Amino acid sequence: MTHLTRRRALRLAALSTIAAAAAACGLGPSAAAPSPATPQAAGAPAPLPRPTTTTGAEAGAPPPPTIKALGQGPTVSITPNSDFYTVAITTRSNWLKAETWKLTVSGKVDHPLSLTLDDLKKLPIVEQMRTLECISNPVGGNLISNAMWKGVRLADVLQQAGVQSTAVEIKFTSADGYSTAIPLALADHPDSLLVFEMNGVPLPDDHGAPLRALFPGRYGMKQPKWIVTIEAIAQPYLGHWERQGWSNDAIVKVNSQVRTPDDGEVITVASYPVSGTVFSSDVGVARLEVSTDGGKTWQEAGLVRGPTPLAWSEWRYDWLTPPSGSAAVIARATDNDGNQQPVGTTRLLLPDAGLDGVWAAQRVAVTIKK
Ligand SMILES: Nc1nc2c(c(=O)[nH]1)N[C@H]1C(S)=C(S)[C@@H](COP(=O)(O)O)O[C@H]1N2
Ligand SMILES: [Mo]
Repeated sequence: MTHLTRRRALRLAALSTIAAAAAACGLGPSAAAPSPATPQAAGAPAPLPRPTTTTGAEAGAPPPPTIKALGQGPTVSITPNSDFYTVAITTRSNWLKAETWKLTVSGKVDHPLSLTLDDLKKLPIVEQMRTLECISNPVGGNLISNAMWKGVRLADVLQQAGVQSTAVEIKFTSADGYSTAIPLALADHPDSLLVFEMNGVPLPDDHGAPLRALFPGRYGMKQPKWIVTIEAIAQPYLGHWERQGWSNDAIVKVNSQVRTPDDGEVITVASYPVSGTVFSSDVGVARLEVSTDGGKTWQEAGLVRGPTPLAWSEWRYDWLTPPSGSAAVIARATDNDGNQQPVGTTRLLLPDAGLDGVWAAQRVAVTIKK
């Protein structure tokens, strides 16, 4: 019997998200760009390497130390730029040139600005690890990646421009016609960045070169790439996806991914490391629990936390002596506000097609053969 490979399953899941989103937007399923995840993103590879599955603990032995108990050292994984998921409303090839590009800062400001990349780099430089996730990422999907970013604070740029008291939002316009806007308070947040480097190299073309924004706690649709204009505006503005019904807050819902085991995997080892990633808004992740009996009982997984809640954490639970037969493995995350991923009964990686992010625990089916 064959079963889908993980990558193929994820691709199918991403494509079905697009179809569902098209329906939600009142567009036909063949519409070109109905969802914040376009088909070009759907084949992105899962970023995390699989851990070894040959631990072989004795039956009845005390649980091995969780990752959390190993002490200092372990850090969360960074997605290489070549594996980082990509989502865009158009297929671009006329990339911006950093040498001739200029950033316009205008609208309700005392001093309109036209800044080169070198001008921006004279401001205090900030380097942060940040996870990006698409609001259309399906349950267990791979439209989520993690990188180190370097840039400057948006607040420092806005201070140079002198935002007037009549401004309520900051609007971003991009070279591909994309736009979005955020409240003034978020623009002033010290974690709201304009970045020009990703994992130690100049921002790659497909990730927004020469300048993109990163805002804390929001899905990818609020992280504009290829920015050309930043405008202080006196009326609220709905951007490209927002005006089609997608969330205007786009705050990340606590979500987790099972990386091991694969759906349909046959387990033959005596101790199996169930593992994955977990991410939330800036409130942070409180805990990740694993059920290996379809949701009847739950055990807390060990966490390797990112440096801040703005980066994902990795989790692991060592499943000792799995009983022979079939089993359902479920991962369920809870954030520090008490929000918890609901546990459903459906198995696969299907989205729940919300316009404000998916909201369900991932369940994978496995067979244990001794
Ligand atoms: N200019 C522009 N910015 C954009 C988009 C876009 O289509 N155009 N897509 C947004 C969406 S929906 C997501 S999920 C992220 C993806 O960023 P990435 O391609 O670097 O992963 O970019 C966001 N910023
Ligand atoms: Mo997205």
